Amino acid sequence: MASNGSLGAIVDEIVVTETAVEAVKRDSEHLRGSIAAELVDANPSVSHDAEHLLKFHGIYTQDHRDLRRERTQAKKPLEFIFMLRVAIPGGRLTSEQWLALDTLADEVADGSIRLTTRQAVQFHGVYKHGLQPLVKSLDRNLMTSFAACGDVVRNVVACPDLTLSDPGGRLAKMVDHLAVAFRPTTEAYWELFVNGEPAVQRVVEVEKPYYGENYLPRKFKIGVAHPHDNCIDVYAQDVGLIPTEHPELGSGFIVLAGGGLGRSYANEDTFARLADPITFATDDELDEVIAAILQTFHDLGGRTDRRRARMKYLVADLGLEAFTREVEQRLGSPLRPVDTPWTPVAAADHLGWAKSFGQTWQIGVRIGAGRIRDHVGGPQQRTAFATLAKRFGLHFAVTAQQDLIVAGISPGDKEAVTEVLRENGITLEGDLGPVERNALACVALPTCSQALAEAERRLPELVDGLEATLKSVGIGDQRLQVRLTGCPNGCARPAVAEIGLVGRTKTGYDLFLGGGLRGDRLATLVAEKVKLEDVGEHLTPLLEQWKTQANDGEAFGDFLHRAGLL
Ligand code: SRM
Ligand code: SF4
Repeated sequence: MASNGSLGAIVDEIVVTETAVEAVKRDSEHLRGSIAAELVDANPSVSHDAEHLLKFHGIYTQDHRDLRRERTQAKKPLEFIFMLRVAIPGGRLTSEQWLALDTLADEVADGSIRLTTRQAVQFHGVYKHGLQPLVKSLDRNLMTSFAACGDVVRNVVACPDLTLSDPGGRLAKMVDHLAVAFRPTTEAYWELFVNGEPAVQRVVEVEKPYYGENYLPRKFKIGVAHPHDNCIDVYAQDVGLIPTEHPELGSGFIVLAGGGLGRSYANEDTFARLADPITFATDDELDEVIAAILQTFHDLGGRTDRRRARMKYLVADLGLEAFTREVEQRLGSPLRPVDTPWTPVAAADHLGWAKSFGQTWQIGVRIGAGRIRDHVGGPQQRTAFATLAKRFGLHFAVTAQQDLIVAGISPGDKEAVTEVLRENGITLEGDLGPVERNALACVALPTCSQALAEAERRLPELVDGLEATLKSVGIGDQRLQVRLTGCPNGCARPAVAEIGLVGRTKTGYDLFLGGGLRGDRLATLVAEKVKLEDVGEHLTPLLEQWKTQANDGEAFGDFLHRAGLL
């Protein structure tokens, strides 16, 4: 861009310069770029441009951070590995799909299956040459990593009760529909990873209007909550949907927009934001409403600073009303107001036995930061779930709490299923500690490039410490919700937790308090750079007040607010 050289013009120029990623997307021929050549060259990693494009195909370029120092000192290249995320709408998987994932964990990954906070599955430690075979196997088993990441609509999350209680019903179908309806149309994924041949459509390929050549400014998340269970944290979504009945119009959804929890220490003007209700849409109207929201984000969202490009900033900067007008303009009609507001409800943990569909049962199993593996000298989680899949032909659902539900169990098999879990050392619901059952942690080290501190690997220690603190205060059976992340991106949603710990330095975490199981309140920062081993000490005075002053059944986060302690 030409500049007239004045300070104002230079500043304008800097401010309006789009990020390099925008050009990479636009020039990529619908997400192809140089990926084809780079997948098969001798380099263990890929170029910066290909790195950005690979995300749209569900693939992250990483390096094993535990080995960084040793390798650098030895003047060796870093240990380049890839993470591949499988998008699983509503987290539902058949036994066959589960067994395929289980096989892939050994064949191309580090032996683990990682369940995510958005009901997806990740493979870690994949080498470049393993990516194509991995995707081909997913494709054979009707799974995809396409659009699991990148500046597009990602995996659609949904409360498992919506889909498991009626697998062929309206809401299960709607979740599957939404997952496909907003996927980009480009054939690049199949061409690059599945067929290996340029797709015929390539020359005439036209993307959906809200993607165009440059796709969205940033990622976009859709979640469907159960009206009686906010386990997916509906207020944290770009678009949150709550199924409801309209007195005259029948079945539909309250549509929320503008949620998001990530922040950045590098940009002070970043913040967590809860989504706001903007309309009620019937089932038939929903696609068009979401498309209009996407088009608004595509047209008006920030493309000059990726740290401040999520749709929540557009909603916050324009104001909800002006944002709504923009959506209406693109929809071509006014948005219907929400007549019957939703009363937020607490998240269920989906653990233990519950009735499933028909005569069948389901059991929710606590995984622990989502990492499923056969632990040396510990629980044999992969063996347990693979055995269940083979022996009973069940199906599975990943929860937004990084846990796994085994569903479709006939009443006569309940005991045998329990036995398989027990004999493989899996802790059953009744034996879980009061902090353990609701604790989340993001992946962080050693794979996440953004991690400033540990998370998943230090969760057990944090949980044990907090359970010991509860005991020492004399309330050892009270439940607490704790979420731990290695940086303020907030992948385990600490911004809405009763106790959120957010990595800031190698060993220091910012302590947030006062969110809760309804997910309808942002937690407040109460202390900075706290060591994990000191969290109990910070909390003890507050827990003591909770013990003596709380109302009957009042949760810790609610108490802190009511008592004015934050
Ligand atoms: Fe996340 C980036 C892991 C859910 C906000 N997230 C990352 C990356 C890809 C790091 C990177 O950019 O290189 C992490 C990969 C680490 C690794 O080694 O696996 C990562 N995010 C995860 C997962 C696996 C956490 C987990 O332990 O389960 C979750 C995968 C979800 C999925 O299946 O799609 C995960 N991430 C979330 C959530 C929670 C949610 O959506 O319910 C959030 C907060 C909600 C939100 O989006 O605001 C979240 N992740 C982020 C952000 C902040 C984005 C922002 O601008 O606000 C980043 C950074 C980015 O995108 O540049 C990020
Ligand atoms: Fe990585 Fe930060 Fe997300 Fe944790 S919160 S997985 S450290 S990006």
